[in-house]
Amino acid sequence: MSSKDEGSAVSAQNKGSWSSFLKSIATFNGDLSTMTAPAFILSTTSLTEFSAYWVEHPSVFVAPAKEPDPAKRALLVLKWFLSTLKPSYSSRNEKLGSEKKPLNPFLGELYLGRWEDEAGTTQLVSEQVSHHPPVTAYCIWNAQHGVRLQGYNAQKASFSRTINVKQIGHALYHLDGYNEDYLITLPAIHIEGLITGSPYVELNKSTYIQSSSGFTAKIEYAGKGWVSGKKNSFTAQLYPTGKEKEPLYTLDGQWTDSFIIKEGDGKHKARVVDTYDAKALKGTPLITAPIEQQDPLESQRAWQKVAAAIVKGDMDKTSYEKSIIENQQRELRKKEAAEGREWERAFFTKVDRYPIFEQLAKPLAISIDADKTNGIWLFDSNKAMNAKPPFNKNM
Ligand code: HC3
Repeated sequence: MSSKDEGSAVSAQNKGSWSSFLKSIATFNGDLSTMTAPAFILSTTSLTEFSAYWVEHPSVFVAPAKEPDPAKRALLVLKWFLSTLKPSYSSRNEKLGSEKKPLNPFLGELYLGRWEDEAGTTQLVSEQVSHHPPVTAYCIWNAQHGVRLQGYNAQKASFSRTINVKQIGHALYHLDGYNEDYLITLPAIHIEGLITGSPYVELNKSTYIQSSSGFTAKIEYAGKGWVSGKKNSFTAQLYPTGKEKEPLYTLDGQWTDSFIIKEGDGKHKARVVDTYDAKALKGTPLITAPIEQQDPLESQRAWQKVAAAIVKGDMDKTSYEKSIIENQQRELRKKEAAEGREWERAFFTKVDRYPIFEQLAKPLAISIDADKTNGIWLFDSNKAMNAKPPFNKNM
């Protein structure tokens, strides 16, 4: 692969390192954390922070809890899921001008916070539960509305024309009021814009949301050049499980822009039941503790010196500060091995079986792939209750 001058977002000074990077990714081994990117494309954000993208608007996250009709409730879960795509997969581009390489979290790294708004308090716990392979687990809950989301994910990358990333893992959305669960599968990603030096994420293939109340949502992703020709496009249908040909609702649009929800198959004069404009709603900011009050395991505190060096563009200092964290981690692992114990995860526990996953995975014919995520990870409310301050605030 070679970079073109025309339309390039890479400055003259960075051209050499960008073309070496493009050559190197053609042969990398699939573990994204081992990919060495040039300094100007390094992000100061750790992957543990990405779990916060699941909630941009707490009121959209909790909306299903107030809907008595099961089909409409499943539709609201689908609507919330679609609302998370823009923050998850395009917000960094909007903020930074391109997708950058996130910091690779260390084992036990935490990202904790809460959202406060008309939906009350919505809390976030994100923890790096495995380093080899890298796996991030999270739990997000709003006690007032009885809504909880938990899940974990790893990524497996491959190179064919561009970087393709398969997400391994899932999310489970739970509603206390109806004792209802929704299994959410995660989209496949590929990176566009590599040649021009302004990488951005595009989603491909399809994902599902399977509810315990008997509804399935199928979301199909497409980028530029497919039917609508618009980037970040999708179509989705919600149907009674097993009756794909009898959709109750059809949604289509762009996950970075707006989408429309129609009744039935959405064709002809189908009634529009709702619309969503991703650009119209202002997100509720996540509140995190000031860095000096954070625990040393919390992302922003742990990476603050690395982040400062990245911002300055000082590569030597970036490598130096990173190596301090890496060496500390190596020492910890050696000590644990010598003492015959494993690092104790603060909020999550490895389990052998996950019955609710198994039940909801059946109609989708998917399996849990525990070997690729170093186990099955569940939020452990006992650990959370007993966590030392400041971790147990408002638990
Ligand atoms: C592929 C990705 C890292 C993984 C990111 C994940 C899958 C993490 C879990 C979140 O819930 C969702 C999510 C969103 C974006 C994904 C990132 C986009 C780009 C990044 C690559 C490692 C960076 C590629 C580097 C470069 C230099 C080409 O930009």
